Amino acid sequence: MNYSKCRVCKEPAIIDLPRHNANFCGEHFIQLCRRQVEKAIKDHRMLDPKDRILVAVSGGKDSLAVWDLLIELGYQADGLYIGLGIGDYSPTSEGYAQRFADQRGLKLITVDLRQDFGYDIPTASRATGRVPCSACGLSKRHLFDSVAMENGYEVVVTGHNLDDEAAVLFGNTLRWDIDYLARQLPVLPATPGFPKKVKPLVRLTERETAAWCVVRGIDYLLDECPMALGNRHLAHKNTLNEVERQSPGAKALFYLNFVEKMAPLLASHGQEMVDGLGTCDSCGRPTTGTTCAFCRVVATSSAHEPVPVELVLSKKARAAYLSDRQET
Ligand code: Q46
Ligand code: ZN
Ligand code: ZN
Repeated sequence: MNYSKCRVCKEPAIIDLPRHNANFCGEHFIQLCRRQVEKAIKDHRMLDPKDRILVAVSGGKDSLAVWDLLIELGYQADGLYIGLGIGDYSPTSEGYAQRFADQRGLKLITVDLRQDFGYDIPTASRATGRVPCSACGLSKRHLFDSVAMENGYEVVVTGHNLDDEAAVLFGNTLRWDIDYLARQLPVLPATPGFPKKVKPLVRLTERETAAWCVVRGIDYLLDECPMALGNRHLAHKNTLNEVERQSPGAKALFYLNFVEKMAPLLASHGQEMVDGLGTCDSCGRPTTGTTCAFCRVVATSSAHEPVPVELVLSKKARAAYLSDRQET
């Protein structure tokens, strides 16, 4: 692929970036990504060089790119992989995460929902009546927090990119969901019992993190989680991609201006939400009730017979999942 010349060195470009109105060679594209991540870290005071950082790693492009970037920038960052028990997607994704860590001599902590807690996401979805992504999000959030706190990590890093954040913002705005809007920030400060949470890739698009991995020779899992197909998040991403195609840069303005101009107005609202927490009688983590939502999911799901992933996919997602498996 030749996108004419790099804006910086005039050598052949490997990528065109309409929102920057420019093309870049591999070397200068890498420099641009590094600068964008450094800017996000600095502007939002995300990380300190002394921090012990835990990166939530899924084996996909974003989490491996953010881990790679942080190591390259000189931070101390270990990985956390959570085995969700989603058909063959989970063991495959774990393989990518483990190989990335092994090849670079990095530490990867692994938690497996089935082995460690007696359930998996398809079973939790069926047993609790939650949609799979809700059972999954709740489990992951609890484990990111608890593993970080138990192992002395000050910060949890996730690989959410600009497309992810803009799509979530779009969904929250369509509903004017103030509780979620108030918490949709690139940094959530540490509070009693919770680590700081940061998203250093908020200035990079999905296409840019994929290109980072290609240029850096990072082998990542291309497949999306089978549960993602047909969900609202993906639909919002497609809508915003269409807006971006018509007006390059619109996605970044939508999200980054929200963070700069709107989020400060909602700050006090976010604070109200973390006040008044008690302690879970089962795991000891902070909760608003007597038993936290995670422990309730564990109790209900671990008592349920295992449910195969096909049974909890939407009709469309199941057809795609089964046809993928027939082809391979
Ligand atoms: S992993 Fe989990 Fe995602 Fe799969 S079940 Fe949904 S939330 S789509 S990031
Ligand atoms: Zn160049
Ligand atoms: Zn609990």
